[in-house]
Amino acid sequence: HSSSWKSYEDRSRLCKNPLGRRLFELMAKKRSNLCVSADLTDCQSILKLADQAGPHIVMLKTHVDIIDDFNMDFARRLRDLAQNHNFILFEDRKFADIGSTVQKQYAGGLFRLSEWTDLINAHILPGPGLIEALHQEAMARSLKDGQARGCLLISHLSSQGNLMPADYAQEAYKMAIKNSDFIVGFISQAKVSADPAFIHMTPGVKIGDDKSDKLGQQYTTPEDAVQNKGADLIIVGRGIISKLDSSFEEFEANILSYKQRGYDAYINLCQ
Ligand code: 5FU
Repeated sequence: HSSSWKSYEDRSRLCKNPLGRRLFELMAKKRSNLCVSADLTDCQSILKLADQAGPHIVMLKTHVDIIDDFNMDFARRLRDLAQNHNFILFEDRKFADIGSTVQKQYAGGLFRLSEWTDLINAHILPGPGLIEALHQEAMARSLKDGQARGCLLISHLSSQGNLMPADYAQEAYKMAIKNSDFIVGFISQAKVSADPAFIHMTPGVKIGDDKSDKLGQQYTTPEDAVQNKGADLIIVGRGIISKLDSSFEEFEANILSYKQRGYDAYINLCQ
């Protein structure tokens, strides 16, 4: 299989949408396929994490609805950090309603996600109207600020006993090719497609002995995610944020080991 694995640089040229291209370029340039999941509940901690992790990551993932003191000034400061350190902002919103509703959820409310995030994700269960609705809002915003926006489709979940049907991934791929100017790839636990233009991003990654948490999360190593689960990029939450209150050196050594092990696993496949 190894000769068919393309470098991130080569894959950036095959992308049909500008955000996918930018992401693959970033991965090649920063020699990183690491996304940190900023699952913290106050703005200050997330900004600290973004600043400390910034040099080592290509993406920072948020769940804005768990933040106690969210405000648009925080969003602006996070955007500034994303620009300074050159990483992508991904809100793990998992849209899952009719088109008309998700369009309002993306654009408005307290969070105004379309204004300041680069990347969002969606379930495919509601059908193509949801993708069309999100795409319209993303295009309207991009016309205003010139920034590329994209969306990932959820093809698998990492949680134990989840009810995602086995053929779901194939359906996600069909929707992705029909919308390849907006859909960047998948949140997955297995390769959805061999098409190198789409990225596979995999959560449930942790170094150490924990194979699960107490609420159904299932963990694997960076190497297993990349070599056996088709990950092009690994998403790490507690494995990294648990060190935010440790010394800078300890935080740094830990995040570097995720960065190195994830990236090396991919590079080894390309050789
Ligand atoms: F789509 C998914 C999934 O299948 N599993 C996940 O764990 C998303 N996630 C998210 O990744 C989850 O909501 C957390 O934000 C993050 C994993 O965090 P952890 O601390 O590394 O378990």
